[in-house]
Amino acid sequence: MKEKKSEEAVDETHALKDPWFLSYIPQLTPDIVKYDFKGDWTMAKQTLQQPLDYIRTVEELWSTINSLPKLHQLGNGSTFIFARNNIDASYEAFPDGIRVLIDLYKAAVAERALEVVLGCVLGEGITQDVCDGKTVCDVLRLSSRPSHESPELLRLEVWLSDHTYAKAVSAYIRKGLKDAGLNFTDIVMGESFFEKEKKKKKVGSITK
Ligand code: MGP
Repeated sequence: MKEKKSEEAVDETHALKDPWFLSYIPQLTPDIVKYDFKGDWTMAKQTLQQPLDYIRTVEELWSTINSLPKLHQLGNGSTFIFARNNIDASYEAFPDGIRVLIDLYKAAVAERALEVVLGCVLGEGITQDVCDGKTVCDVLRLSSRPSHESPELLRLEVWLSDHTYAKAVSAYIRKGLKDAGLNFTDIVMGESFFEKEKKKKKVGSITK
């Protein structure tokens, strides 16, 4: 009888469409890359990035989220990276890509927003509803960016492999955050290309 129960428990897990690999970088700032690694991002990444584990089911996702430390209490630049199929989370691996940036100014808002964004990215609502079934959102990064004025600031980034979906993905996330009851006084969204020249043409900043 006991055995049957545990079999049922296994059946109750819900597989994600793809496995996502979670990594952690204790501290990543432009100065650290510039001075400690002489501007060599690959070296910085190899040295600092700590592989954690694959997340394969919805249940693993939420238990992982619940066990993560409160990021705003960790050092500036602490970063968690979720990568679909362990894809390389480097700008260079996204030549046609773009980032959707979500700056979260309050820890409580960030917690809820992270749930919403993880839900619609790893749960593939975005893939189905606005990306024609294509898996376009391949990396999600969460990093602490505290400053004197904004001590709890966290940045959530969704990396898209195809920049043509940026507007649709932004709008979807924005609606998801609103539907979750979050108000945009503590959230600022924008989009940014990976390449430096393109980055200057930062598009579609959505402010409070
Ligand atoms: P960051 O934490 O992403 O900082 O990376 P920041 O200031 O938000 O940079 P931005 O490009 O996101 O606006 C810290 C620094 O590491 C950056 O300033 C880059 O110099 C470098 N860096 C980070 N990543 C993820 C990459 C990358 O994928 N490729 C290269 N070449 N450099 C990177």
